[in-house]
Amino acid sequence: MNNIAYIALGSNIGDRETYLRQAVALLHQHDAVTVTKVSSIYETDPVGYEDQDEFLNMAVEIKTSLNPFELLELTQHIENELGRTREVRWGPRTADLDILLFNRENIETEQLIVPHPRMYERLFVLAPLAEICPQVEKEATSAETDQEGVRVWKQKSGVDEFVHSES
Ligand code: A4P
Ligand code: MG
Repeated sequence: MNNIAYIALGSNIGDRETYLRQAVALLHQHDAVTVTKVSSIYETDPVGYEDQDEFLNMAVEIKTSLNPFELLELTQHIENELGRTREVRWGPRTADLDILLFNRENIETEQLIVPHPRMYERLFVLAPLAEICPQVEKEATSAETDQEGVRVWKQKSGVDEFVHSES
């Protein structure tokens, strides 16, 4: 498991916390993935398409032997497992998993762009990511991001609390 990747998770439908926990557990259950760090959970005002409920957002660090495209396949599979349908771009979702960083690779294909193209302008991504990714910490605090609309909802606890929960 030589690769280190960071994934952003978001949910704004139904039992949002359970969706996040199930998504983390499903990642960890994969033989080629170990979840190594989890951030706090944040409650955040919707960005982009604003006529929808507040999100819970968090970020995780994983170690994996998957390549970036295999990881994208896995994250999309997990979104589908958790009942995601795609009606409105940027619209409501049970579980959204975006690949933020994959080692220090730059990938630009139709399917996959890494680093995630919108991450540096989004505090709902940067705030949780900065907790677990030293590389991003400075940029997050100096970025010209709107500090409003993002609040800690549940403090960071530890990976065990997530991966041992039922899924
Ligand atoms: N894709 C390209 N790069 C990536 C990547 N690094 N990670 C492609 C994941 N997917 C990537 O995504 C559309 C396509 O992006 C995929 O088919 C994949 O091949 P999607 O998940 O199907 O659609 P989406 O999530 O609606 O679009 P997108 O562009 O990912 O939306 P965003 O930018 O993630 O925005 N407000 C708050 N407060 N919190 C949120 O979590 N999320 C969004 C979604 C909007 N507003 C929000 C939040
Ligand atoms: Mg997405």
